[in-house]
Amino acid sequence: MKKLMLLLFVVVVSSNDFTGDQVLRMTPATEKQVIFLKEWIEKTSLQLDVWREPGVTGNEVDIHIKAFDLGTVKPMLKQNNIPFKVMMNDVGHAVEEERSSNRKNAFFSRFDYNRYNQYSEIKMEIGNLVRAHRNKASKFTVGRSYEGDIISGIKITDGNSVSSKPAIWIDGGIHAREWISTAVVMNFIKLLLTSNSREVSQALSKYDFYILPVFNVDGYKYTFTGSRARFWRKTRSKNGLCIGADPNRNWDHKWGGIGTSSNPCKDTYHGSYAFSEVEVQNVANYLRQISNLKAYWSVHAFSQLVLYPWSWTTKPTGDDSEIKRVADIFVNTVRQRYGTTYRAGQPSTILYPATGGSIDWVRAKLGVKYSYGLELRDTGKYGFLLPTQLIKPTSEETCDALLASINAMQ
Ligand code: 0X9
Ligand code: ZN
Repeated sequence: MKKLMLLLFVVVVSSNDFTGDQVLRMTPATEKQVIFLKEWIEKTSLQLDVWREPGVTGNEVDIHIKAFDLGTVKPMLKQNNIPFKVMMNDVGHAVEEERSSNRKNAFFSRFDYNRYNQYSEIKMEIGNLVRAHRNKASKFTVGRSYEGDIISGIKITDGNSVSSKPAIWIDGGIHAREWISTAVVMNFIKLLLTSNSREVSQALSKYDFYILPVFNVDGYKYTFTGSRARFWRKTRSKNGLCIGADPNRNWDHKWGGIGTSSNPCKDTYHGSYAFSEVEVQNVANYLRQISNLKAYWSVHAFSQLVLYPWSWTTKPTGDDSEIKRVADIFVNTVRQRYGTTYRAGQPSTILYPATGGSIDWVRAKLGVKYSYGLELRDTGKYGFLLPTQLIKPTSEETCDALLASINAMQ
């Protein structure tokens, strides 16, 4: 009896909404199979949680599927000759693993750069950094989120110039569940403020930095409200029966076209109109008033990619060779520390086309040549559940590569 109780206890405490769910990796081999998967995702009544959307033929498509649905989905894929394998065997278990690795160290009262931190902790740390580095750092606010929280970032300069320099913008956490993006951006802030390296000094001698670690504040907060919410991607605005729009489909450039959904219940919902999401509107307005914006970097996860415009078409921009040159510097530098391999290209040619994204808007409407999207680690073993032990190496290699790219701009 005692044993049974213990077993019951273990099962109850270690199970969650995702127990038995799996991430299936499909590799559509033909254009027809890509279209089939796209239509299935758009039309099915199953609750699919798409981790990597279908796009370019031969690219992996990762989908988190409810335990209950596996028995229908797997035979359906076999019937349609779509090759697939199990990428994550028990999503519930992986969520628990991440959660336990993210526990706060009771003896560590300071902000922990090797954890996934809550937004309240991040806001506090921004305040602390600004107080500790008064000469170099100041807080800026782009406005409020849908739920009314302050969207705050940090401006970093070299601390001894009176006039402003060309500006570099970096944001993380535009997609709520991509926690590693926020963690890496926080580490980049810390590095800019504390390192005496040649790379940091050089970057600060040329540029002012505007850094926003959590773009989608409401969504990010929501992903910390229990395991059920861990894979939330969108904003938290109300849209009929469903919640949220994709903040990377909501910008006013080619809004509402390919790679977006008009269904408010889908993860790539473009919103009811361009800039319907107050967070996106606020960031766009803030970007518009930065004088001399030289570069824009939007940090996402996962897939290990450096992306540049155009996202919506395979047509290149006019500055293709220069943009590529800097992207290649990112790829070569990010490999140096731990051998991490990235690929560079337009989303439309190496990932999937999509309209209404931030990098395209910044390129098209603000004329910023150096406009990049990053997809950080990994390539799908952990996906959005990258263990906290990997925050440090991921931050180190990304900071190396970001600095090298920034310092290489003409
Ligand atoms: O789909 C996205 O927004 C990005 N990938 S993610 O898995 N992090 O959601 C890719 C962004 C590339 N840019 C555009 N396609 N606009
Ligand atoms: Zn993303």
